[in-house]
Amino acid sequence: MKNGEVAKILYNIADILELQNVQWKPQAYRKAAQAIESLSEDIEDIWQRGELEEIPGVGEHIAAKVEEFLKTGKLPYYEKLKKEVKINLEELNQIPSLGPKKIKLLYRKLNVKDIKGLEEAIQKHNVQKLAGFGEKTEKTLLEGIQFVKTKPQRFLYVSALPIVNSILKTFRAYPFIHQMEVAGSFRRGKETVGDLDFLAVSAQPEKVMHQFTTMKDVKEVLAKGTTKSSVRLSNGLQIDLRVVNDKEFGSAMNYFIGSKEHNVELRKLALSKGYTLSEYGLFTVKGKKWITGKTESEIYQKLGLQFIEPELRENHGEIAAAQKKKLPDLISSKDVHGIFHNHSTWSDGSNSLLEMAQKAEELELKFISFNDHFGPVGITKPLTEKRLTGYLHEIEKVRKKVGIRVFSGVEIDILKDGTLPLPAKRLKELDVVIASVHLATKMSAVEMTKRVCSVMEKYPIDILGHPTDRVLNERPPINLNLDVVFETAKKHNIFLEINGSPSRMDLPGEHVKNARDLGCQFALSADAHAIGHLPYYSLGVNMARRGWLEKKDVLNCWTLSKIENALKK
Ligand code: DGT
Ligand code: CA
Ligand code: CA
Ligand code: ZN
Repeated sequence: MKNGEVAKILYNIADILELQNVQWKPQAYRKAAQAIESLSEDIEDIWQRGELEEIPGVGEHIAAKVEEFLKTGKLPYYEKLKKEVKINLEELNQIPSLGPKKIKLLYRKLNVKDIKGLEEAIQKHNVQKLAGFGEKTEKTLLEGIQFVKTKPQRFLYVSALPIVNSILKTFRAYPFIHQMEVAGSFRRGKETVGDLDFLAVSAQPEKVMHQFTTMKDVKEVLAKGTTKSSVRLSNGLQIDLRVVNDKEFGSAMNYFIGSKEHNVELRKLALSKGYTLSEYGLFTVKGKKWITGKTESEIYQKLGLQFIEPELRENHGEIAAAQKKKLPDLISSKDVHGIFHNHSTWSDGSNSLLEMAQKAEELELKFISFNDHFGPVGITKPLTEKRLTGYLHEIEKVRKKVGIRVFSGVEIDILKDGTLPLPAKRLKELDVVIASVHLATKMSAVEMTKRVCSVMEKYPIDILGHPTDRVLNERPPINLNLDVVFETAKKHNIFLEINGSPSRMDLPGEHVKNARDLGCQFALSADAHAIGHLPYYSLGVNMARRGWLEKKDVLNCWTLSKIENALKK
């Protein structure tokens, strides 16, 4: 599964070409990278079928490069470019707030090639002398360097997903495997995973272990035993596999799905009822008699609990709720009728409004909401008051060409001073207004909370976009007093976004749970910048489930007329 690797190389090529002042090509590489990143299928399968050029944005030249990389594991063109620029882009790119333009300037003026060089330049206070940089930028960059050095390496759920699917498919097809499931944090729907954990039932464990340790992407076998092995894939992801008996499959699943905190509480409860619970089964304390262990449902039932869905197993009150039969009836992807927060070529998306709407229709959704960027966000072509008319006109035309409801709207910047760059009167002309923080993100919690809340108080907005503004493995959340933000959103009937864009995943599940406990409501979005991104809303469904949400809590699951009512300003 090389989708992530290929996309990353194409992104890096785009950055290098931009550094070299090459025109057009960077955009083309970026567009292809975006499309490949969001494929739901293994790019190697597409290549084997000879269909690389059918990926949107992948033309003959890029397809040839991708093919070369897949065939040989190398891309001389990229290596050559890297030598030409002499900059360690991959390293510098990890620093939040450092984009291609700044990297270029730092190299031209101060000969900064890597993080070490940047640190030295900052220590000599040379960076603050550059145009567009200042004392504050130096401080931010130093914090960024610190962030890169200490950040834990966790894999995005979305990059693990195709790997999980492909392993399950392959192994379930072997005649010597009776059952195969994924457990661990992945099964709990976490936004990132430390490693993957699989469980299999087989009468021939040695065969299973052989297949597992010789899978095509294995780079290193970390441990190999008769029932337990660990491997590391070439992309760095670790995978653990255990083979167990049919009789203990449920208890082993329960143990390896976790979380550890949930397990600890469940064992305490078992003890209070005269049982011991382990990965091998549920036994009586007295006499060690086997009670059950084949399925998880039987275990929960024996303990007097409702079945607890894996996403809830974080020891956030789920066991007490299950005892009282008060667990939520969690939403699932099929309950979602449409998607908010989608971009088109009117701002920084790569597909037209029509293409996006047609794709949503193809996905059997009932509505799509367009929310192109409005305001001074760091992109080349945001919507302006002047362009708004043409944009709305175009949306009107799209409405006539598709059979689904098309909501008009913007994603508008929450400015530094707690205002929006468009008056309330104009906002009222739009169906869906999403307000989000993008710029000036370094503020104290007091200032930032005031900024965000003042917009919610003063303007007719519908959704607070990616509330924490974190980017996974890249940028920490902004400082916010979330309880105050949630209370304000509730008071003004503003929906909190659950943004399913793989590296955002914002609000995360634990915050969704807190907001829900305060009585807030939510809107699922894909933050799609291309048709391939539309299915990302289902990643948001994971977070909604981790946040205990039911259909009534999520705007996307209501009927169209109820949604329209809720959006009235
Ligand atoms: P990750 O891999 O960091 O994203 O998180 P998990 O939850 O997948 O953790 P992992 O892979 O270390 O272990 C898988 C599951 O095994 C974990 O969720 C619960 C169980 N487990 C692991 N270590 C312990 C332990 O020391 N005690 C208990 N009760 N359970 C454990
Ligand atoms: Ca794990
Ligand atoms: Ca593990
Ligand atoms: Zn945004």
